[in-house]
Amino acid sequence: MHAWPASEVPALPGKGRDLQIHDTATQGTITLAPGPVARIYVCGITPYDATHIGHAATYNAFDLVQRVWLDTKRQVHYVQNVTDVDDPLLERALRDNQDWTELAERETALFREDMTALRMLPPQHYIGAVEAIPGIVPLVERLRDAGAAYELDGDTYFSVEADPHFGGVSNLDAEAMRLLSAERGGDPDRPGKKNPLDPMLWMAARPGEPSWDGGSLGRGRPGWHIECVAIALDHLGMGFDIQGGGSDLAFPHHEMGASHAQALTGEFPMAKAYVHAGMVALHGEKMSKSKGNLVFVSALRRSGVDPAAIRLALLSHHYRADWEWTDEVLAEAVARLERWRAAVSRPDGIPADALVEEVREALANDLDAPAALAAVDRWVERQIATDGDDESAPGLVSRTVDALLGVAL
Ligand code: 5CA
Ligand code: ZN
Repeated sequence: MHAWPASEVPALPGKGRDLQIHDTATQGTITLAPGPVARIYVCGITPYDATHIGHAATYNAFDLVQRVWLDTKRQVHYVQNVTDVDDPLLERALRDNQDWTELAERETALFREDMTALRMLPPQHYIGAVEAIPGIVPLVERLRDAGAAYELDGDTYFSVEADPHFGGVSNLDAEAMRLLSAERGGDPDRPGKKNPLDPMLWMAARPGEPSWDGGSLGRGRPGWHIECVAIALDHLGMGFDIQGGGSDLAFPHHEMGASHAQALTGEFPMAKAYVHAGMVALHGEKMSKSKGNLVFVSALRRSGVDPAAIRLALLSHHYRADWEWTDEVLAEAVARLERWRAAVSRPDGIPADALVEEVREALANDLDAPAALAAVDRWVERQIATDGDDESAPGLVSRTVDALLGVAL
């Protein structure tokens, strides 16, 4: 699949800082020191509805990760998937009496437009579940042949007991895992499973549903977790730097994915850091496609909101916080954007070298975007109140805000 166009990232003077980031698996902050090429996998959308502010907030977090790495002069190898076949997509297509492939294509196209407008850096490999199927089948066969998977009425399940590290990503107790498994696409109550938590790797063809050649597995379609593992291992290999997504993916998705990969390769861990963004709510409840309490990025854009203001609204919350989208959040961002633009439109101003370092430090410290915004706010206030004569300052501030925060002033 093609991704979307990249906006240019200006180079900044001086030296970027290594990223310290909170890792869900070790429940602490770790300093990542990738080689010359940093590797990141971020779970992509299930394209049955348009990109909402919750999605955008999560992708914003991982965009910042890349900007911190690029600032250290590293290259970034970024992979993202599109879950272009799965139960919720097929259910929505059936409900609305439309072709599931057309639905997926249309919503993926809109996602690309939204990501471009928000200046999110594109992945180098943007891979759909359907196109990944030829790579998924042999992985499932290998797991089965190694005794890490078993058949149940034609479906193939992964055995969580095959991974000695199972449970180490999300750190939940058995009861919490069981509840979340039922809520998030699992089937803990299906009779005949070795462990209620075991997730499906390959689902045998169901009448009226699309299916593909699964070799010795029979016709069917892939489970959700193996999709991301196949794509990540194919394009990044084991031991990549960050596996990312929203906090609702820690269990079961990232837990199961890590187990699949560890059982397949015998290596540990799949990712050096498991990084999770908080959930954005609307009217007191998590914004979610299934509940329908959504604010779409595309609808905001259509109503004339500057994408840079949307981005500033996302940046005004720490990525790990759960927060609520309100009209005030957006109004504040619109006002901030106006102030910042007025400040950098002056021909000269007060020096900004210290500001570059403050923004760098804030982001390197577990992506503290609110602290970065506060630093720019302080420069802007002084710039408006003082008659400085540093001709390079406004340009340097614009480049810093662009390079590190993805906001075009
Ligand atoms: N296709 C799978 C991942 S492989 C999936 O979860 N798709 S999704 O469309 O449901 O979500 C895409 C990303 O947005 C995930 O990282 C998810 O955790 C995140 N996300 C979904 N809802 C919210 C929300 N309300 N706030 C923050 N992030 C969210
Ligand atoms: Zn995923």
